[in-house]
Amino acid sequence: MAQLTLVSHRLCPYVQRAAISLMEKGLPFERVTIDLADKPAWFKAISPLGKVPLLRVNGDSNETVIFESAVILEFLEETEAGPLHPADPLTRARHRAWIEFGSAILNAIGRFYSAAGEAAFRAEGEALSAMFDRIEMELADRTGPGPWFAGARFSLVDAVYGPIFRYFDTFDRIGDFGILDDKPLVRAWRMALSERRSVKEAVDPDYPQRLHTFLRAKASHLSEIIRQGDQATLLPQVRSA
Ligand SMILES: N[C@@H](CCC(=O)N[C@@H](CS)C(=O)NCC(=O)O)C(=O)O
Repeated sequence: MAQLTLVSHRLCPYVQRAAISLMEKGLPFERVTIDLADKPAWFKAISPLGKVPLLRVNGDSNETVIFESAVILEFLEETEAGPLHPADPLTRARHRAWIEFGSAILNAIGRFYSAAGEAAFRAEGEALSAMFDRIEMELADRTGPGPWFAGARFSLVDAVYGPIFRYFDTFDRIGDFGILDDKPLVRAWRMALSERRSVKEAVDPDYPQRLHTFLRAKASHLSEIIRQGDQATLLPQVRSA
């Protein structure tokens, strides 16, 4: 059996989807975490796009490196037991499309937390909210109650959206941005994903603190809100000191 190594970064949602798939399939794998701000030479040598995740697949005599998370997911589907894609080709195509939509949401989340100025921040929040409206419609079309994207079976779409919803746990601690408001099916899906073992274990326990620190360090409207919030909680302590 090939040895699998997932080259990772602690905050990367694309790494998390690969880790979730590996865990759902019960596959042993090693995780090697790198600092994207200081990429090691060995990583640059094997990562054509300079991005994580990479899956290093060690056979008996050779190693193959797979890059791009969607390709890693498909490779694991083709080579390992415990399918997370549906068997029907049309349904599978639909799942792949919603995985692509998940990547578009990740880009929108990046624009949201990087937006400079209140107007841009609000616009990005509204754009994100509209994307989740589309998902709410899709979940409403589901036959059966859930809790997963496709109903009773956990699928790769779930593996992709678990890391997406995790951002909102941190956003919710910073402020009420209303992005997921009035979307009861999205809310229930988010809750179910947050309790799934593979989703929880795809990150280290200190992930929320790391994400908070990352967001705070950006020169963005959100980082301003974080800093103001920190001031507000610090002030009473300063006063009582
Ligand atoms: N399309 C890629 C996206 C992966 C990606 O954007 N990874 C980010 C971290 S989350 C990265 O490695 N960025 C390179 C950098 O920050 O230099 C995939 O699905 O694997």
